[in-house]
Amino acid sequence: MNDFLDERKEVIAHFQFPGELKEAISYGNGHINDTFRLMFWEDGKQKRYILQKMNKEVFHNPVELMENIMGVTSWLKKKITERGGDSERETLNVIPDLSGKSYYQDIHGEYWRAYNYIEHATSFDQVQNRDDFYQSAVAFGNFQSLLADYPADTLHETIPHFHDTVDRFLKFSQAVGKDVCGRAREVQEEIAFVRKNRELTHILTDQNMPLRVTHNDTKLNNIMIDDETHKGICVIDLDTVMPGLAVNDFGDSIRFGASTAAEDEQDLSKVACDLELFELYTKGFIEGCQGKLTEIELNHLPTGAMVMTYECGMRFLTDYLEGDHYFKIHRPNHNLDRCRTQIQLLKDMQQKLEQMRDIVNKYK
Ligand code: ADP
Ligand code: GN1
Ligand code: MG
Repeated sequence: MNDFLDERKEVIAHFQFPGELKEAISYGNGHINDTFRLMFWEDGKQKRYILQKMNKEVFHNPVELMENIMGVTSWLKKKITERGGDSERETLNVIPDLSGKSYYQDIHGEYWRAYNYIEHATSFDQVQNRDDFYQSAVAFGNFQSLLADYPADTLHETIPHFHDTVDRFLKFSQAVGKDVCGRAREVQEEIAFVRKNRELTHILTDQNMPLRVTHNDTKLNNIMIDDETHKGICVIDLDTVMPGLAVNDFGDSIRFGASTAAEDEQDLSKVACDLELFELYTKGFIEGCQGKLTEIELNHLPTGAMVMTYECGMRFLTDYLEGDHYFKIHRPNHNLDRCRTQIQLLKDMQQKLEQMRDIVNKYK
C-alpha cells in the first residue's frame, strides 16, 4: 500500500465505504481542496469514491458548508427523480461517516468528506470538444433553474463577500499596502491595471439584479461531461452555492472556458476570448435557464464575463502579494502567471464588448 494510505487509513476507516480498499490516489486539478480517488472491491466489482480534505483556511465553517451541501443535494435528488433522471449520477451523493454525519473530523482537526465517484464522465480543464462547452452551459443554466425556488435563507454564507468585487478591491489594496513579501515593486503594471479598471467593482451591483441561488464557481472542470452522451451530467464543487448573481455564474464559465489558453498560460499572445465559444455558451446558458433570466440580466451577461475575469485576476494578484496562501500553486510565480492571463483576457473582452452584446441579442 502506498504512503497516502498509511497516512490516511484512520480517515478512510471512518467512512461507510463497503468492500476492500485497493487504491488511493491524489486526484483532479482543483485549486482549493485536497482531493483523492479511492477504489474498493466489493463482491468482485470495483467501486470508486472521491475523498476530500476541505480547505479550512478557505472554508472557516466546514460543518455549515456540509449542511448546505446536504440541503442542496437532497433538493436536487428530488427534482432529478421527478423528471425521471438518475440521482446517483446527476448530483453529488455524500457518503456518511460511521456515525452518520456528512463529514469526519480527524485527530488533527481536519475535516473530510466523501462522495460517490461519477463514473463514465470527465471534467475538463480546457475545452476539447466545442459542443461539450455548449452542454456545460445548458447544465449550469439548468442547475440554476432547478434551484430557483430553493429556500435561499437556509443557506449559510460559506465564504462571506465571495463575489463582492468592491470588497475584493479593498483586500487587494490592503495587500498592496502591506506588501508582506516585498513583491509589489515587480508587479506595478498589474497593480495599475487593476486600479485603472476599478469601476468594474460596482458595475453589476449598481444594476439591482435579482439575487438567486447560484453556484458561484462555474469553471468547466466543475462539471462532469458524460463520456457517451456528452451531456453535462452533473454539476460538482458545490462549496460556494449561495445567493448570488446569475450573470456571475455565466461570467465565470466564460472566463475559464471561452479563453483560448489555459488559466496559467505563460505565453500571453495565446490568450484571447474565443467568440465562437462565447456564442455557444450564451446559447446554452440561456436555454438552460429556461426563460428565468430577466432583461437586465440578459443585457449584462457580457459585463458578468468581464467582472469575473477582473475579480479573479485581482484575487490571483492579491494572493501573489500575500505569499500564495489561498490558491494552490505548483511553481514559483504561478499566481502571477494566472493574474496576467486574466488581465490579458479582460483587455481582449473590453475590445470585443460590442460583439459579445450582439451575440447575446441573437439568443435573448
Ligand atoms: P476544488 O474545490 O479543489 O476545485 P472539486 O470538488 O472541484 O475541488 O474537486 C476537484 C476535482 O475532482 C474536480 O475538478 C473533478 O475532476 C474531481 N471530482 C470531484 N468530485 C468528483 C466526483 N464526485 N466524481 C468524479 N470526479 C470528481
Ligand atoms: C477556485 O475550487 P476551484 O479550483 O474550482 C476558486 C474560484 C476561482 C478559481 C480560479 C472557493 O476554484 O473562486 O475562480 O479557483 N474557488 C474558491 O481558477 O475560492
Ligand atoms: Mg473545483
